[in-house]
Order: sequence, then C-alpha cells, then structure tokens
Amino acid sequence: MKEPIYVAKPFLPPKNEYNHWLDKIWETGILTNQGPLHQLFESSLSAQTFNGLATTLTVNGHLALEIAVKALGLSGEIITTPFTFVSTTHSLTLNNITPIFCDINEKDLNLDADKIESLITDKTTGIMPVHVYGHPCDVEKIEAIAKKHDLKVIYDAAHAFGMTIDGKSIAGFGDVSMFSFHATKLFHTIEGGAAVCQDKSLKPVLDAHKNFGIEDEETVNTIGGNAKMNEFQAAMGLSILPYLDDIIEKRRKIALRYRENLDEIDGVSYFTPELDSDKNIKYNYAYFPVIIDTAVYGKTRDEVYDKLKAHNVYSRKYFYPLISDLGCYNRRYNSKETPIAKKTASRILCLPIYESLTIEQVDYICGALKTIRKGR
Ligand code: T4K
Repeated sequence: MKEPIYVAKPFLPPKNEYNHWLDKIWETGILTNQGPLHQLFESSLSAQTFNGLATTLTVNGHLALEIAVKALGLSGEIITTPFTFVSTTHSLTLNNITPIFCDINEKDLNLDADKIESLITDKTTGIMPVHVYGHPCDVEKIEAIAKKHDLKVIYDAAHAFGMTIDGKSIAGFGDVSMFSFHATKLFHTIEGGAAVCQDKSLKPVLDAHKNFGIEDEETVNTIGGNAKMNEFQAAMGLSILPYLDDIIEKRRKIALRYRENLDEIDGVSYFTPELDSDKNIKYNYAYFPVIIDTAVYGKTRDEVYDKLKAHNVYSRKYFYPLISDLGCYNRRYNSKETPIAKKTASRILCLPIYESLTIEQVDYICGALKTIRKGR
C-alpha cells in the first residue's frame, strides 16, 4: 500500500453542506456562546440520537466528564476502570477525587460489575464505567449496585455514540453519559462532546458549569469554567448528523469483512458485542480491537504493531499502558491488582476502521497479518 492506513480517519461532509452552515455564521456574526447553530445542533442531536434526553454540548468530551463530576457534586472516591483513555481518570483526579480501579472482564473488556461492591467504602460517591470500544457495560447490574449503595453513575460513553440497547439510547443509563465528538470518532465536530442526563433538572447545572456559572448578565451562582462548543463545531455536527446511519452501516460492513478474514488467522481474536448479548444491541463499530494470543500466533502484540507499520498500516495499542502504569499514576497504584486489565493491555491492538476504509484495504491489512504470522 502506497498510502499509509491509519487507525482512524475523520469523515468529512461535502464541503458545500458545511458551507451552508458557515454562511449562517457569516450572516449573524455569532461565533460562540451558545449561538443559533449550537442550539439547533443540541436539540437535533437530542431528538435523533438520545431519545430526547437533556443534552449539554461541550467543546470536547473530556470537559463533559469534568462538568458531569462537578454538576453531581461528587467527591471522595469513585470506582472506575484502568483500561481506558487517560481522560476518564484525569476527569476524577482533576476534581480532587481518588479513582479506585476495578478490574475488567475478558468478555467485553468493561468494568467487571461483580467486582464493584467489594471496592465500595464510606468515601465512595460514584461509579464511572466506560463503554469501551462501544461494548455496552452491564448497565442493569451497575444500576442495581448504584441504587443499593446510593451512588451516582457517570458513563464514559466516548466510544458509544449512536448505540441503543433494546431500542433505548445508551445515554439513557446512569445519571450522566459523556460522548466524545473528537475527529477520530465515528461522528465528530472536529473536537467536541456532550453530557446527556436523564434528570432534566441537571441540565441547567451542567450548562452553568460549562459557561462560568453564568445564568444571566447579573447572576452567577456557580463557580464554573468554560467548556462551550463553538458555532464552527456545531456546523460540522449539523453537516455530519444526516450521514450517521450511513457511516455506521459502512463500518458494519468493514467489521464483518475483518471478522471473515480473521476467522482464518489463528491467534487473533475479535469481539462481537451485538451477537453476544441477550439484548437487542445496535452496535456502532467504533473501533476494531483484536487480542493477539502470542502462544498461538507466534508473535507478540508489539511485534505485530511494529511489523504492520512496515506494511504501512498504523494500528494503535488502545489502551496500553494501563492507566495505573502511567507515570502520573504508577506511584499510587499497583496494576497487578487488576490482572485482567493488565493482561489485556499487553495483548490488545486496534486495527484501522473508518467509513472510507475500503474492503480491499481490509483484505490487505488481514493479508499482512497472515504474512506476519507465517514469518514466525
Ligand atoms: N474517554 C475515552 C474513553 C476516550 O477514548 C476519549 C478520547 C475521551 C474520554 C476524551 O474525549 P475527547 O476530549 O478527546 O473528546 C485519540 C483522540 O484524541 C481521543 O479523542 C480518543 N479518546 C483517543 C482514544 O484517541 P490519539 O492521541 O490516539 O489520536 P491521534 O492524533 O494519534 O490520531 C489517531 C490517528 O487518527 C492518527 O494516526 C491519524 C488519524 N487522524 C487524527 C486526527 C486528529 C486523522 O486522520 N485526522 C485527524 O484530524 O487520541
């Protein structure tokens, strides 16, 4: 392959469709501060993808997590997963909360709900699970634990946009769900995010936290920061939203082709969350993670990662190192306490997946995986 194949590539809408929204910005001169495009995008998104749930747009996904933690008034300890992107953990630490790492399960690589209760102390105020790669967490078990112990639940749903469980938006679980609309995500606003909540009365609190606490020109009752999405980001969101179903369908076809190919390669296994559940899952094919079993494949994950580069394929080790092994956390945590997460981090590899990836490119990547295996 002459052209490098990266793990992600942003979907760009037809330029004239983005220009249509840019013209509106030029007409009004409103560039930010929850202008007309922000309002339209927020309501369209809520209606089309979140079952009409209260939605607060943010400048990125990370700040949506931070304002969710603040809006719910959480403190003390929060139980979360170490197998995630640093943003999840940082959103707690930056709020002076101690993250307590719970191990994951091998089935879907999400927080193991059966291990949560043993970590609850009198300091625990909440749970922050991640629907990692768009694999849905055990939302019912987590809800039952939260109810029993009077804990709040914030889902890091950065990877789960567009998903439903039994026809209900995945945003309809927990107190708040955060979505990321970063350029590398299946749906994006260049940078961007949203906090979605079931309790409508929480929306003004989230809104206050994203805009300095300002309620009106003379009223500031909350000490808030600035996490507002601007009009250019909202314009991108409005331009891409009509393509969402098409984007997910193209990703589905790519994932199916990967699965067909990988069935012929021993030692590389993949996930099928939409088939494994007893629920009706509308999956979004946000990532294509595989597990490299060195004993069977004959190469380590790191060797596969390096050798794929020689084929001009740039996979990613999401999520390695484990958060508890990162320099900013490793003095406080021992990653051996979450053995499944530790083992997974050393075996995981995310293969390229994006709407414009061709079937020929998928075959090429899998061909490279076959060649690398043969060279053992
Ligand atoms: N929680 C979780 C579980 C998350 O995964 C994330 C973000 C967050 C919270 C926080 O949400 P945000 O605040 O970001 O909205 C990327 C993304 O920056 C990050 O959004 C994402 N997770 C994380 C998993 O991946 P990098 O450092 O791996 O991205 P980068 O720049 O290496 O991009 C990957 C590949 O994509 C590049 O090799 C080429 C391609 N690419 C990238 C960009 C930015 C493009 O083709 N065009 C582009 O504009 O972090």
